Formats: sequence, structure tokens, C-alpha cells
Amino acid sequence: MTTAGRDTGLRDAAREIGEGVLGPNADDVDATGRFPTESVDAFRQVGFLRALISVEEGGLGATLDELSDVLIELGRWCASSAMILALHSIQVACLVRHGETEALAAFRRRVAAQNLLLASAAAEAEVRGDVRSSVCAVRADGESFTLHKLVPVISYGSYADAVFATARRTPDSAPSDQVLVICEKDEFALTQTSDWDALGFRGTCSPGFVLDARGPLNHVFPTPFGDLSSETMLPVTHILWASLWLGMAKEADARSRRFAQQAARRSPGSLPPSALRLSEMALGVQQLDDLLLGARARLATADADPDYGASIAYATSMNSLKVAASGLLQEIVQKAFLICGMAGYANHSPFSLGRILRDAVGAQLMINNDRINVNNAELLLVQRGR
Ligand SMILES: Cc1cc2nc3c(=O)[nH]c(=O)nc-3n(C[C@@H](O)[C@H](O)[C@H](O)COP(=O)(O)OP(=O)(O)OC[C@H]3O[C@@H](n4cnc5c(N)ncnc54)[C@H](O)[C@@H]3O)c2cc1C
Repeated sequence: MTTAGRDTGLRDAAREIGEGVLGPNADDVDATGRFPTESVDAFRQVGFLRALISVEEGGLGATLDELSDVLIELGRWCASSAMILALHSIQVACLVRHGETEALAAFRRRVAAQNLLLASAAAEAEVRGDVRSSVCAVRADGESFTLHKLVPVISYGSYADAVFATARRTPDSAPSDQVLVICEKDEFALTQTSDWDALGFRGTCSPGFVLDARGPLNHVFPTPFGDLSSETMLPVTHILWASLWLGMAKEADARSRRFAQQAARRSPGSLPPSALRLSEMALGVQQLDDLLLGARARLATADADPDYGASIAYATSMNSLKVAASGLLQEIVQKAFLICGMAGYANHSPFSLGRILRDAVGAQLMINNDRINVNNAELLLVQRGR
């Protein structure tokens, strides 16, 4: 099965929203760096915010593959809006796959019933992108907790109904002994510490914050964050990010193909010089598509076979997905510039590639690719066997 040939009801809904809501507002969202309220309203209306939650619990019961298909479609129209849905859905996936307690199940049902929007506070000012290490800690006080965390970036933090934060399990725990904790809006204070005037993904509205939260202790996930990350958060994050990046690549491909076709019509009988690049573009998009399909299949295998899920081969492949997909996206967009030339360089032409290029740069920095490569190198140095 290829992602390209798949057509589900959800994907149709994504195309409709993309064309009718995300696309018409994308340039304004980008130019003004505003939160795409209309996109998130549309996601709420069609149920995308609760897509991964089971039907019995009030969700759509969609599979991760179906959500990945939705993000491929949305990524074509507005990468910021698609990124917001991806970041939200990563938290939902953790809640679905690791929220086995009654308290977490009750919160999950509320996410579905009230279409809550979930944000992430994984990075920390002191450790930057080293998300498997925390300085802040959960402080228990009877049945409640408090948390004080300096977060360099929380996407749509000011608009979220809850923030999923990582922290040390207790003030005495080691930096890597982390938990994931749900902080709800009516129980936290967010003090903004920086502005978000970034090159790309401008609509994600992602400044830094000091997060001061309190809540019930049963909003701390029982699964150690290390396990939760390797089983769910990391692979789901990389799969959903790669999905919307594939959508961006497909849009760059479509714009450059339209441009080359127009050029070909102007000079019948001769091949425009840029046309050869189309073949390279098609190969790049196919590679990205195959990379994503392979990762989706590997996650399914890991779920069915815990030994494979715990293997270094699986961990490095899921890390490599993010590095390779973000790199391929950048290459594809660069090729699109060579095809479209000045029409792609211009900001207000039908072939403009500026926003896609600026968003594509961010893909390499969301957990810095160099940091991921260092992690992979450490794993590979201790890998045994073939
Ligand atoms: C659009 C966007 C949205 C985001 N949304 C969120 C969000 O909602 N929540 C959230 O928590 N975060 C979010 N982030 C931020 C998160 O992805 C970043 O990883 C984090 O902010 C740290 O970034 P950094 O570049 O400052 O630090 P680092 O990752 O520390 O990178 C800084 C430098 O350190 C280098 N480096 C590489 N490896 C190592 C190493 N092993 N040790 C030390 N240095 C190393 C890197 O190469 C780089 O030069 C978002 C980022 C973007 C771009």
C-alpha cells in the first residue's frame, strides 16, 4: 500500500479543510505570525483533535497510519496548522497508549468530549534539546504535585488547554529518571519569556515560557518517560512530523511541475531545461514517501514484537527517519527553486516557494539533527551482531 494511493474518509476531510480553510489563510498566518484559529476550529469540527481516541471513549478510533495520511494532506496547505495537529496528536498518542489508570482514562475521555488542545513542554532551558534529561522535578504534596519548568519553546502554549511536561520523577531523582505529567490550563500559570518571530512555522506561535503548574498526582503517567519515549513519543513524533513534511515536499513538487508544464507549452517540441529536474524531484518525493511507509511498518512490527521494539536497530531507524526526512525535504525544496527560478523566489507568485523553504529549515532544528546523529552514534558504538 502506498501513502499516495490511499483515500479514506479522513483524508477526504483533510483535503476539504486544506483547500477551504488552511490554504486560503496560510499566507496571512505566515505573514503575521498569528495562531491559525480557523484551522484548529476546523480540526475540532471534524474530530481531528480526538482522532486517535477510541470510538468507545468518544474519539474517531483512527489508526496512526490514517492520521499520518491526514497530515500529509494538511502539510500541503499550511505547515504550521499541520504541525499544531501533529504536536497535539503526539500527546494524544501517549495518552492512548500509556494512559492505563482510571485518572488518565478520564482525562482522555475529556479530551474527546471537549476537544481539548494539548501542547508539549519537552525541551528545557537548561538542557535545551536534550529531552531525555530534566532539571525540573515533580514535587509531591499529599495527593497533589507542583512543577516549575523553564521551557525555551512551547508551541501554541497560550492557546492550549493542557501542557504535557517532562520532569524528574522527584527532586532527588537523576536527570534521566523522568516522568510525563499533564498540566491543565486552570491549574497552571504561563509567563512568557521570549517572542516568537521565527523564520518558519510562524503560525505555531512558539515562544518560551516559565511553566508553574499544580495538579493531582494521578496526572503523572505511571510509565517511566524513558519507556514512554522509546515506545511511543519518539517514533510517533518522527512519523507524524515526516508526514507533514512529505505534504510540504509534495506541494513543492506540484508547484514546480505546473511551472515546467507551462514552460513546455510555451515552446512545443523542445524540452525546457528545468524539466529534467522534475524527474529528480519525483525520485526525492518517492524516497520520502518510502521512508515514511517503512517507518510506519516498523512501528507496527515493534508493537507486535517487543524484542524488536527494544532493539538498537529499531531505535536508530526511528532516529534516522527524522534526520533523513528533514534532509530530503530541504533537498526537494531546493530543487523546486531551480525549476521555478524567479517565479519560485518571488513572494507573491503562484509558484512561490518562500514559505515552504522557511518552514523546511525548521524541520532540521526540531530536536537538532546533529543531536540525533550523536545519539545514534552512541547506540551504534555498542550495537552487537550484524
Ligand atoms: C517550530 C518549532 C516548534 C517547536 N515546538 C516545541 C514544543 O512545542 N515543545 C518543546 O518542548 N520544544 C519545541 N521546539 C523546540 C525543540 O524542538 C528544540 O529542540 C529545543 O528548543 C532546543 O533547541 P536548541 O536548538 O536551542 O538546542 P539544542 O538541541 O541543544 O541545539 C543547539 C546546538 O547544540 C548542538 N548539539 C548537538 N548535539 C549536542 C549534544 N549531544 N550536546 C550538546 N549540544 C549538542 C546542536 O548541533 C546545535 O548546534 C520547537 C522547535 C521548533 C523549530
